[in-house]
Parts: sequence; structure tokens; C-alpha cells
Amino acid sequence: MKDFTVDYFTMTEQDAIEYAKSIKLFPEEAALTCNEIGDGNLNYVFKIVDGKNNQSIIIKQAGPVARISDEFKLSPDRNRIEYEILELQHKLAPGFVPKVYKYDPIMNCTVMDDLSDHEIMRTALLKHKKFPLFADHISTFLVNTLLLTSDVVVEHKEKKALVKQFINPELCEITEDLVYTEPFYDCPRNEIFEGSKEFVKETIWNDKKLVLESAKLKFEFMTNAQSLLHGDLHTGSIFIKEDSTKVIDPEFAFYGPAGYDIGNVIANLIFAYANGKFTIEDEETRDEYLNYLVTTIKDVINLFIDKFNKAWDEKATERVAGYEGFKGYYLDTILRDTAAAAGLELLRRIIGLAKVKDITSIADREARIRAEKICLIAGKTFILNRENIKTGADFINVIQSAELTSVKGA
Ligand code: SR1
Ligand code: MG
Repeated sequence: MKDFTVDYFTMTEQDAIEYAKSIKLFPEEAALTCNEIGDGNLNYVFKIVDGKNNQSIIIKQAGPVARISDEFKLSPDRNRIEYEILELQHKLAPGFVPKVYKYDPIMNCTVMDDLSDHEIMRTALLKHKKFPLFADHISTFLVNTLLLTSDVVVEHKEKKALVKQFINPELCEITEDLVYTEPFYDCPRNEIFEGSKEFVKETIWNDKKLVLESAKLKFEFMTNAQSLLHGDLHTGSIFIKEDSTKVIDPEFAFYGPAGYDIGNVIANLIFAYANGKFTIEDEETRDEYLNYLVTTIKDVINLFIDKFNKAWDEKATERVAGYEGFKGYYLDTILRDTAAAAGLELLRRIIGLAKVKDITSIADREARIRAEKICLIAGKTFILNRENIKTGADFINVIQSAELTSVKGA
């Protein structure tokens, strides 16, 4: 048996079985099998099943470089961050994250619940499945993890200790580059669909005002230590089933602007919308699905606002939080940042290196170009008009006018 207690190495499936035996989570007589099931950009995910007792767990191991490309050298310390934030989120938003059993700082892995009875939300949305409880679940998760980690609620020295605990320079650098920098110029690492290149050049790179706004937003992302973020809250970071939502993969966690997480959720629902619009052939089924997504997007924002206001009134500890007008001002800044983050995510997934299947799986060339145009126009509008986008209806207006503009051109 290999020694897992001395030096780090990247595990094979067989190693992962031996590792699972060594931590004694399964009974002696267990018949263990393992599959590496990771399909994300960074890590290895081993699913270990005990065929005898019908039990399973997940071992997630961080490698020294990203799976998507060796160019990204990453400290495996991201696994510690993931473990520690999952523990914290479990307290703040019980039921919305997987249970973690162990973190191993030598093998840089975490052992957690297997959520195989759930499905990755992006995969489910690609099958055009609906989850009517999602908006309620995710808005609770967002309010609890964002407001309850901020200076509004947490004693300020304790909050600064959390900022220190979750300092995450390498993963933040990926976001600073891939989200805030590379999409705004002809960066060699971008991967633009050939039919969209000209439109990107005219509408994004040649728009000096937009490029300037991206610089302002980048500096806000790097300097506004407002809330402990998940940091990569797209639909591939959510496991879902009809009555349950579990947020996974918080390795990009750090203290940043609260709107970043909310905006990522919204943008990824918009990708699902674009996919539905261009891949569902039957008109009635398509309308029904798009209506479901419109309602969900609206509800995420409106429920967030309602729950945020309530949680503020019940949980704020900071004296100035009670000053007249301050709550409204603070919430407005979060909604503004939400719109901006939604815009940035829409742009970077079309222009940059890390794509989303919702768009890349649209087989028809013209349909894909239309879908990308909608995302690009909506993304740009979210960024430029962010100060005026404050309600669920405002978010929907941006999407619907982008659909109209995409037919005429930007
Ligand atoms: C190099 S990592 C590329 C992307 O995958 C992650 O899920 C993040 O979204 C990151 O930007
Ligand atoms: Mg991830």
C-alpha cells in the first residue's frame, strides 16, 4: 500500500481506493471501486463506491496545475480553502452544501458526500429540466453566505481574520485575467467562435467606454473585501434535484464584492436561456421553458432583495447599519455589482478560454452566432447600465432588448 502520509502525489483511481481504505470511512469488508468523474477545469474527482453496502463518497484532489491547461500553475492550498469555506457555509446556509468528512493537507484532497442522486445543474438545464425551488434555495444561500460574512454582521476584527484566512491570490489571478482582462482585447489565449470574431471586435474591443468600465470593475473586484464569496458560482458548481440544491466547488472563495456571486448565477441562467431559445424546436415547449427561466431569473433577484432586507433588519450588528438610508444604499451597490458581474461572465464565456456547454453545444452555426450575439449585447448592457439595473424586471429587460437588438445588429 502506498504511503499517503509523507509526500503529495497525484492519485490514480487505484490510489484513491487505497486512500479511501486508509481513512477507514468504509467497513473492513467493503468492495470498493473507483471512477475519476471530474469534468471541471481544475481538479480530479474520484467517486468511490462500496458495492457491498451501497455507500459512496467523493475524494476531490487538487493537482499542481489546472486540468484545462498546464499554463495555470496553482497552489494545491485551494483544497484547504474549499474545505474551510464548506464548513463555514454549512453553518451559515445549512443544507445547501455537501457534508465534508476530511481534509488532508498532505494529499491536498477533501473527502465529502457523494451527491449522485443530484445532477450538475448545467447538465440538467441542457436537458431543459425545470427546478421551481431553485430561486428560493439559491437566494437563501446567497443572502446567508454574503450578508452574514460582511462587516454589517460580523465583528470587524473577526471579519479581518476571515479575510486573511481566505486570501486566495492564485485563483483570484485566474479570475482577474480570464474575466476582467483578456475578454477586452485580442488576447492570444481567447478562443472566439469564428462567426463571432468580427462582432466581438466591433462591439467589445473597439468600445473604449466599455473597456474603461472593465478596468474600473477589475479594481473593485481586487479591492472591495465586502463578503466571503464562493467565487465561481456558475451552474456547473451546483448540484440539483427537484427538492434540493447543493453548492459545490468553492475553491475560488475569497473576500470580494457580494454581487460577483449573484451575477454569476444570473449569467449562467441566461446561457441556459440562450440554449433553450436556439435548440428547442417545438414552440410551445420552448416558450414554456424560456418562461420558466425568465421567472427564475426575476425571482432570484427579487427574493434576494426581500431576504436581504429581512436578514439585515434581524442580524445587522454594526451601529451605522441602522442609519436611515444606509441599507438601501448598500443593497443598491450590491445590485449594481450583480449586473456588472452578470455582464462580465456573459462576455468572458463567449470571448475567453473557458467556455460553457450551453453555447458550444448549439450545433447550428447561425443559431450559435445569434446566441453569442445576445450574450455579448446583454453583457455589454449589464456593464454599461449597471447603475440602473435594480429589480428582477430590469434584468429581464436587458435580456429581451438584447434579443431584439441581436436581430438588427448592435
Ligand atoms: C483555468 S480555470 C478556468 C475557469 O474554470 C473555473 O471553473 C473558473 O470559472 C475559471 O475561470
Ligand atoms: Mg469549479
